[in-house]
Amino acid sequence: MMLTQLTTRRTTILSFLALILCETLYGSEIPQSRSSKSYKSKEKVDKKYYVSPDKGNQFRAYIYCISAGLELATVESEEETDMLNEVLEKDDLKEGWNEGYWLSGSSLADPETLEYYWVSTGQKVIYTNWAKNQPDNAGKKEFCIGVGLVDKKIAWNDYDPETELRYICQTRRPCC
Ligand SMILES: [Ca+2]
Repeated sequence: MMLTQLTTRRTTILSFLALILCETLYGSEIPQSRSSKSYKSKEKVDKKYYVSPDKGNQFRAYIYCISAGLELATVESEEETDMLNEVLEKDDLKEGWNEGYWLSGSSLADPETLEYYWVSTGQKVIYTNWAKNQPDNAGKKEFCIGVGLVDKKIAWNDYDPETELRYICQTRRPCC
């Protein structure tokens, strides 16, 4: 219970910091972009995905993307899953949850119901791409969405937000 309260408080503080950083750092270059990959959809999806060169927990992932003028990624359709798959294939994606990547999905706003939201956009998670038997909230501490390779297909897993993963950033939506 204490851990949940602490994590929720950390999320709130991070959101506040993110808001400040957004305004301060918008438009800056992605750090260490030499190692990043991007892909732009040819048709429906008007966004680019970028892969981080480093690993970190989900809080670190938010800060990394925001400091680059981006936001932690959302995946809201089959088309976006296909787009992300192409990006990750170029990034030498490997099998196994430890080789996964952070997205911005989280149920920490209401951990009792495990209702997921895309924290980067505030939108409820409607489209899903969970792997078989996921989300399982293993250890009752897995509240956040990451993506990895399972049986040669990318799919989602719920992770402990403290897990060290690489992360996917995306271009920000136009403001206002
Ligand atoms: Ca899980």
